[in-house]
Amino acid sequence: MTRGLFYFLLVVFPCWAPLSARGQEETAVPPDIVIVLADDQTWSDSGCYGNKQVKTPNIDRLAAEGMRFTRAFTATAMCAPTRQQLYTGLFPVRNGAYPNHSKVKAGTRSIVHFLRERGYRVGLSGKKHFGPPASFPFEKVSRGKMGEFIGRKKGQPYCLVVTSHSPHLPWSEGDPSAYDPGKVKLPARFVDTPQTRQAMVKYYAEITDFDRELGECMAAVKEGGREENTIFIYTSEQGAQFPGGKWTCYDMGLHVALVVRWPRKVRPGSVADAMVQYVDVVPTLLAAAGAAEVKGLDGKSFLGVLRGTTDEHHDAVFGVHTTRGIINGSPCYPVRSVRTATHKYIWNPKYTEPFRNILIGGRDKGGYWNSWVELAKTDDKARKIVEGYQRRPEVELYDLRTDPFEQKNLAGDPLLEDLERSLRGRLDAWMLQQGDKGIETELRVKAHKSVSGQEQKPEKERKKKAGGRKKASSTVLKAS
Ligand SMILES: [Ca+2]
Repeated sequence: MTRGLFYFLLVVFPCWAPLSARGQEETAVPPDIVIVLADDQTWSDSGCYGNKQVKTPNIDRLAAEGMRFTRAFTATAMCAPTRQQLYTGLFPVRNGAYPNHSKVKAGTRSIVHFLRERGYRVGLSGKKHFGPPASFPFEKVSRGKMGEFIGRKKGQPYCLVVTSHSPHLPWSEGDPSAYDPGKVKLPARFVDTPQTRQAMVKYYAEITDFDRELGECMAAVKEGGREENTIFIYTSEQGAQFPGGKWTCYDMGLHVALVVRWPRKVRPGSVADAMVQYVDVVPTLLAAAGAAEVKGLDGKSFLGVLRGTTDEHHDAVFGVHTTRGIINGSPCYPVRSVRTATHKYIWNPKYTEPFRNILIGGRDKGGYWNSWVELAKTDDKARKIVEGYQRRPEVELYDLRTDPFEQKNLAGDPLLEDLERSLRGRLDAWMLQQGDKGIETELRVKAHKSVSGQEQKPEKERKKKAGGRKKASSTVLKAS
């Protein structure tokens, strides 16, 4: 090697440590891990993900210091099943927690067990929404004690999961006056009414308040003095409670924001287009911690993507939605999906029935749905959106390159016959591997609901946020 080339490599690749042959980190000191989870934040609603209206300086700063994933997904767009797949590395039907307010099968192990075996202390601060407790034995960390948890016992690595209640409904935190309802740009799936615009500014205010919480977590890690050896993750959870978001398999529900900062290991300001899923997070963190691979998980480590050794991961990701058991839900309305980098295939086996949820039937806490229904009586575009949410065809096929909001159904197009058949085959194979029997699985939700409901009872009080204020509005019920 010439001296010039040597110095070139030293400057361009100053600190990229190699991966071992097993894809694990060769690190003497395992990294600390912090995961900050929003609650019902649509993936694209932050500055670094392209929404230039909502103010998210801390999410944007984290993205500038880490890697931003453009194709990360949850397999289900509901709180409890999303969190339980994230913590177990198993998809919802296979781990048992596929309905909302559900529990995993007895004996299921989670990130808490896996990292403890590696010597970590593992804590959670905020919303739980999992069960039974034996599967998720996190140390409970109050917001005021985050600094103590982070700084405790030098020499022992830690993993801290910080789960916010924002921007989940009710949208009561933050400052809506920071946003002008007349100027907000609405997504294509939305009906433009004054009530929708009011809802959007309240939702944006909660996102900005979540961003404040994230900033406080970043500051706590910095103060702990080990930021340089900390994997810091922000992720959005599933989409917001707008039609076509939460409770669906559309991208507005399943697509998630995912940003990973890891000084000296992950290139600052990098963007990854590799398709990853929440079930991949546990295997990735275990590999980063130098732990042995856990056999039988559904997820697969994307450590190579983080380290810049590959820009590919999955060629397809999957979705499952269970309507039975959600508040005001249809008795049976399963939805399944498979998505590639370019197309989405959705199967609605109970398409003959209408879809129903909390919005439809008078419990619209966002305060806008009724305005959509009213306008739909006279406005054709509004009517199509309102009807399309409740009545769907058996098969939906979308070209996401030209139709990111999944509005033009291409199912049955003779030119796409091979693609449609191939995606259906992928979905069938996934369901078989999961033990997922579609309608039959949907009808069995009762056996998977939380035993007492205690683990997942909707929080009766908004917890005091990290170092933040407690407002009069904070004593409210946040339904899940
Ligand atoms: Ca949620």
